[in-house]
Amino acid sequence: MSKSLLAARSVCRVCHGGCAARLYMENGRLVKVRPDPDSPFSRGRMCVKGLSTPEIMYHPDRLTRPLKRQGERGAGDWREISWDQALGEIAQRLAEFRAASGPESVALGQGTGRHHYFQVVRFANTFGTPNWYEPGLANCFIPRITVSNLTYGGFVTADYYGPVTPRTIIFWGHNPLVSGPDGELAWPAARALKAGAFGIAVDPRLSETSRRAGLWLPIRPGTDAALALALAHVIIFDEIFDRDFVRDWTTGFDHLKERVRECTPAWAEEITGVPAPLIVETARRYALDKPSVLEWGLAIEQTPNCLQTVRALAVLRGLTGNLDRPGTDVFGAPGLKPYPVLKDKLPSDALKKRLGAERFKLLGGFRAYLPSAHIPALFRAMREGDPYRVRALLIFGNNPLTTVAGAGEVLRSLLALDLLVVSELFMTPTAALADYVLPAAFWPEVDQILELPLVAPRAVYAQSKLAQVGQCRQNEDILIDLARRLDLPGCGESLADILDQRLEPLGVSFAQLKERFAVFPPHAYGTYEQGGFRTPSRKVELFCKGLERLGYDPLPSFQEPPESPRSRPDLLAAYPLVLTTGARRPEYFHSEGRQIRSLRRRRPDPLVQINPEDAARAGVRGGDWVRVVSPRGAIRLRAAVSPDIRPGVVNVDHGWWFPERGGFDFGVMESNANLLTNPGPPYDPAFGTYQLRALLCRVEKETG
Ligand SMILES: Nc1nc2c(c(=O)[nH]1)N[C@H]1C(S)=C(S)[C@@H](COP(=O)(O)OP(=O)(O)OC[C@H]3O[C@@H](n4cnc5c(=O)[nH]c(N)nc54)[C@H](O)[C@@H]3O)O[C@H]1N2
Ligand SMILES: Nc1nc2c(c(=O)[nH]1)N[C@H]1C(S)=C(S)[C@@H](COP(=O)(O)OP(=O)(O)OC[C@H]3O[C@@H](n4cnc5c(=O)[nH]c(N)nc54)[C@H](O)[C@@H]3O)O[C@H]1N2
Ligand code: SF4
Ligand SMILES: [Mo]
Repeated sequence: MSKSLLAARSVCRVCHGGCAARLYMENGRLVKVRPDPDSPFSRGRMCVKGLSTPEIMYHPDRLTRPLKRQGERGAGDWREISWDQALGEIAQRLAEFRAASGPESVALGQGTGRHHYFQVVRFANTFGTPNWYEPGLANCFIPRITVSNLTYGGFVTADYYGPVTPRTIIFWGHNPLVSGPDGELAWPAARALKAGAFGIAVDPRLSETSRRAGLWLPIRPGTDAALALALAHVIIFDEIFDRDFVRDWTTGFDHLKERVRECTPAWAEEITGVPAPLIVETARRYALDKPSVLEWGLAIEQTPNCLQTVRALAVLRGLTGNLDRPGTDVFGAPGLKPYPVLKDKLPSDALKKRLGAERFKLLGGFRAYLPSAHIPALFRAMREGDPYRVRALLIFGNNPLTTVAGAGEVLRSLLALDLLVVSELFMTPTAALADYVLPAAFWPEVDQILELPLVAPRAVYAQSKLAQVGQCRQNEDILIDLARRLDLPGCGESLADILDQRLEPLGVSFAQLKERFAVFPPHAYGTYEQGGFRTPSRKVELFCKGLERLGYDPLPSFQEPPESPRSRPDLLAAYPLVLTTGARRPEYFHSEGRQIRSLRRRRPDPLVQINPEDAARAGVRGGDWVRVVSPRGAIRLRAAVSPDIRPGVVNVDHGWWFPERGGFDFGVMESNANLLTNPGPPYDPAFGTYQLRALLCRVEKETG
């Protein structure tokens, strides 16, 4: 390969994205991707997923033309059709559903944080349907954003980029060395540890990040709120809180003090299994060895106590003043204009029809960050017509058969639809059930803006379309084309217009941003000192009036997970182990990557991680194929026996299907973690969170 190849600059987005990359092109074809050493964020680092971009992009299984189903649903009998025919027919059917059953009978679905996110919301609003979903609204990230907004008036992320390196970092249910970018990037967290920050990991597994920490708190899954309340107890009753900050910049200290009075380290040890001396040491380091960062992760958002768990962590920043100062958790710079989702185009009577919104006010109500439908309620409406029938679903970048709790229910829901349209890179088990499959563009094939850190921008990057595979189109363009065919409000605006609008505050056009590649808005600390925090009280709300008004507990609290050794002793004989699922793996992004040879070679099989004590009891040895059984289903995986997981807990990989198997379902019901998880109640009362972690199971050796 000659050095004279063109190297274009872009930002990798195999995952949520953010590592700056140089793309080497030859005759219009991407031939290799390498890290860009000039980025101040990723500084010349990329992971194996990002480096495999050309292999993903030109994989022989990439979808390249629109497909229309011929035979039975799922029979794999497709005909290639033109874009014009596909979008023309889809638009016509959508108009028919809207006329016959109301716009709410059409739903939109999307996966985690992709570039097209807000265009999906915009389409739903202008079509008039309140029913769209994304897995993160109840179970991932959006609860953290919402709670940050309620508690501090803005979203915070770790300050790895300023003049001061944090001295203490708590990684709580978060493994950024593998899962970044998710809030932050992986690399700066690793750099901070290397530079001497003291890491504390709250995790039932000795994860890649825990391994580099100075303290490991091997918590029982689902008990995080109890641990956080005990930290608050130590910080308050040992009087190591930040007196000046608490006095001047918080409200509700006395209420919180009363709430945590009984939440002693001994109380929390009993519940969480974390030794009391470790709890005290964690509290002291976080409060005294400042500046400190609290890196909170997904694991705190996967139980029906989601809101209060996230809140229990959130108040710790306020008590210790670890907010908006160099080396703490900080607000992003005021960045771009929000994506114009045209919220006002959604008629007010449609709001009342949003599935689940009335119950889960922070998911679907007017105080919600991004009001959406409740996934279990929406899928039930598809299969049972209750309270009305959802007839059509348009999916953009989501594989719900693998990633939504209750794969059996998801399958029955999708089969009950009158119309399923899936925009995808590959034929997935979900796409295989569709009536139309649309070939989507991969990241080097799109024009987009990426802000970093996500949601709290200090850098704004351009992602440029550099190549195209087959007839693949970027999802935003597909949605705009469909909107035009339906003559929806605002459909005259092109993606280029929208990107230019968003960039106005920075004074650049998208074309100029592409030229410059990145803009770094200046960052300011201590913004609250002028005019306060952007909450109603202008202070950090330890006691949250906004929650009280909505009928939720204004103070954080602990609740035992509904299916645990303590809450369901009756289940223990049959299901003696605590189940957690989905800890991220370096090779895969959720259900993606299983057909990519360089990645699959590194991790060929779905694994269940189990402690040697528990394995011995089940007669299981490392490498054995085993069955993991929960009260809802059973799957097969390979056992990874290791002391790096707390005894009594097993971790099951999520997202597994087997592209190589073909057939109509690609073996999606064989090793799918979401046959074990629980889409049913109880749900978090504010977000409607369902249970992906902190459940019960058993492990048995496979026979025959
Ligand atoms: N048991 C269990 N389940 C979980 C989790 C867990 O921890 N445990 N985690 C949950 C979480 S936090 C999340 S966010 C969800 C994620 O759930 P999903 O977002 O459904 O996960 P992906 O497998 O990434 O599915 C995305 C699909 O979009 C396709 N795709 C990728 N890029 C593009 C694009 O640009 N355009 C289009 N049209 N398609 C694209 C991919 O090929 C893939 O099939 O999973 C959830 N499910
Ligand atoms: N490589 C890769 N990167 C990813 C993704 C991916 O699929 N692959 N997905 C992206 C997405 S959408 C998300 S949401 C993020 C998630 O990324 P993270 O927030 O880092 O979450 P996980 O890796 O799922 O889990 C973090 C840790 O929580 C631990 N854990 C499990 N149960 C509990 C519990 O009850 N309490 C506590 N305290 N810890 C627990 C797990 O052992 C794991 O080490 O990753 C993003 N990045
Ligand atoms: S961490 Fe994400 S953005 Fe960075 S190289 Fe890997 S896949 Fe790409
Ligand atoms: Mo997520």
